Parts: sequence; structure tokens; C-alpha cells
Amino acid sequence: MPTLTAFESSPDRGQGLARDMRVRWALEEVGQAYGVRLLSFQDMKAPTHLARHPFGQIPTYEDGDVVLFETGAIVLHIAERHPGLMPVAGADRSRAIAWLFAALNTIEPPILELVTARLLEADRPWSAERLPLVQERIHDRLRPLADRLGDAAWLDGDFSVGDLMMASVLLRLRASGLLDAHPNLSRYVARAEARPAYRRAFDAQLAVFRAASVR
Ligand SMILES: N[C@@H](CCC(=O)N[C@@H](CS)C(=O)NCC(=O)O)C(=O)O
Repeated sequence: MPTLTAFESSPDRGQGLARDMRVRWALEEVGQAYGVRLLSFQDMKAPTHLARHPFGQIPTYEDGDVVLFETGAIVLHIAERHPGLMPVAGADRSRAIAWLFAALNTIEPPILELVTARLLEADRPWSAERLPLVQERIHDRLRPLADRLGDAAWLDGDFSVGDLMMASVLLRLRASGLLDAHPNLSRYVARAEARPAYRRAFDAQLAVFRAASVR
């Protein structure tokens, strides 16, 4: 049974944004049971965890000889070994992987810029001037994504590992309200969140946060 690492007490306070959520969700989609090793921030930077993850972050994934970091690599590893998260072969399979990369490499970077601008740079004198520029760069990415999705349920045929990652990345925007300007993307995210596998993953992550809060 694979083992993940996750925050012992998540800074997002159980909103489902900590990235072990992506891995939990993928495992739930394919019906693979898993264990979780919870880590404090101190544990994350200790040699035992640095051997699993060179940057001392969560999540990691361990299954026998396989020890992985980076959610893209972990989720792809799961999708390659279990049916249900991408087409079995050919160009359709490659396109599902392309959407996984697009989520992480094209859509997530400007969203992370916004997180940085809001959380780490809010007290800088230039912050108020910079924020609209960061927001506009996000819309520059969301507009073509929304155009491509159109009225479809998922990005390329059936739900795939690409949708799992894209919805996970877009969920980081919810609190900002920026997604509201793209109603079909809001509906896409809601559709993803309504999947039973997503709910199970969310509830499992929330249970960890709640247990840590009562200690
Ligand atoms: N690109 C990495 C990012 C991992 C990441 O940023 N993890 C966060 C939690 S969601 C973390 O461990 N933050 C604490 C830190 O960086 O010290 C991935 O997708 O796995």
C-alpha cells in the first residue's frame, strides 16, 4: 500500500489546498487504499524527509522501491499504473498528459504569483500597483482555457489526470473571486469537486486538520 506525506497541521486550515490533496484524489479515483505519514514543519526539513524530498516539502509518495516527490510526477505515476485516469494509449493519452503539464506549467505559475503578492508582499510600497498586473496575467491564461473548455464537461473527452490537476490548480483561485469572471471554469471546478473521489479525499484531509486542532 502506498504511503503519502502530508502536513500534520495544514496552514490552509482544512480548505483542501495542501497538495497532498491531489495525490489523495488520484488514489481515490482509481480505488487504491493508501497510508499517510503526517509531518511537522520541523520533520519536513529533517534528513529523513530530505532523503525523500530534496526541497523538504509535502507531499511525497512511497510504494516499495518507488519514492517520488512533485505532485505531477506522483499523479502521473498513479495514472500510468491504474485504469481510470487516462486513455490506455495513443494520442488521447498524450493529450491527457499535456493537460497535466499545462495545469502545472502554464496555469499554476501566475496563480502562485498572486499567492505571493497577497501573503508575502502585501506590506511593500509597490504592492497595490503590482496586484492588478498579477491578476491580469491570471486572466490572460484563464481566457483561452475557458474558450477551449467551452460547454464541455472536461478538457479532452472523459475526466482525466489533466482535469484532476487543472481543477486542483484552479481551486487555489476560489478565495480571490477571480474564477467568477469565467463562469464555465467555475462550473468545471464545481463538477470536479462533486466527484465522490474528490469528496473522499477532501474529507480525509479535513479530518487530519480537525484532529490536530483539538489536540
Ligand atoms: N511543486 C511541488 C510543490 C510542493 C509544495 O509547494 N508543497 C507545499 C505544501 S502544498 C509545502 O511543502 N510547503 C512547505 C515548504 O515549502 O516548506 C509539488 O507540486 O509537489
